[in-house]
Amino acid sequence: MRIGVTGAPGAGKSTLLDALVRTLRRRDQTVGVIAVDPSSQRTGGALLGDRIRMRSGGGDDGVFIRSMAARDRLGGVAESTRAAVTILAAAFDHVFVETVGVGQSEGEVSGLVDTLLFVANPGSGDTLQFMKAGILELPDVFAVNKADTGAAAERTARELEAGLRLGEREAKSWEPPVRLVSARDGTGIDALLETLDAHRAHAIESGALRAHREEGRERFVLQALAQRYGSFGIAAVGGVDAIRERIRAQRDSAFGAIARLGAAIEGALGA
Ligand SMILES: Nc1nc2c(ncn2[C@@H]2O[C@H](COP(=O)(O)OP(=O)(O)OP(=O)(O)O)[C@@H](O)[C@H]2O)c(=O)[nH]1
Ligand SMILES: [Mg+2]
Repeated sequence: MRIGVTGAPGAGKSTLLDALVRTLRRRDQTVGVIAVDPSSQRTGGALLGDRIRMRSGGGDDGVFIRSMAARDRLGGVAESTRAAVTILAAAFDHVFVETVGVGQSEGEVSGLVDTLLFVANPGSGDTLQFMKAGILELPDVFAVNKADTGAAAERTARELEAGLRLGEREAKSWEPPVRLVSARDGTGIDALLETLDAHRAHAIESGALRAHREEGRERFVLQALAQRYGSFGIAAVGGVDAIRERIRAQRDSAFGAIARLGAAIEGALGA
């Protein structure tokens, strides 16, 4: 499964990933991790990799971890990130993408993954702030980390639950659960993995996964084409709606569709 892990800097995303990876490795499942634009060198993908390598005693072929800068993006997760996710998904049982997000990058990573997990920092804000930041809209699962801090984590979980009830999320059959975890102590990790599994099962059964992947593919192809050829290039083959039609017309990969439609645009431009 492909899981995006987002949340404010310092919420404990890397520590939580470390705990998730170790639990999955104990179950003999393989894991790939991509950390997009780690907000700090200290806690970035490199260190996460070191931590896991240290614990697993070196060469564990069942884990692959890579940090990636997404600075070349233009309104979307870098193509290299999508390529990495695609490749890792073919090779590993689970792929995680860690990205800092408090309302913006969620949208970008959401199109790349099947399940979006938001890691909340206890005391990081009241319901109103969560709602203002727009973070309640996209995630499928919420984990309030640092449950070892006690009351603060419990309060944050209650606020999130209240906010989710109030929020005007698109009517969906899946209601995002809020789980308390301590990445540091390893509590709640099994339950969180079960919840992630449950979301995926629900998404497959309801058809939401298929629709979500298709939307992610279309958005990605459109962004890549706009980045390469500009609005002039898009207009040359009939505009956005016409391109969307042509993306849907074939079931090729996102990269295949970019090549196919890029050639069409170049043809239309007489390049
Ligand atoms: N008490 C407590 N501290 C935690 C827990 N998880 C993480 N931390 C601490 O929180 C700090 C940030 O953890 P990271 O895992 O680096 O957070 P991050 O979200 O990956 O941060 P960035 O990648 O910089 O955005 C570190 O000092 C961790 O030790 C937890 O469950 N309990
Ligand atoms: Mg991190």
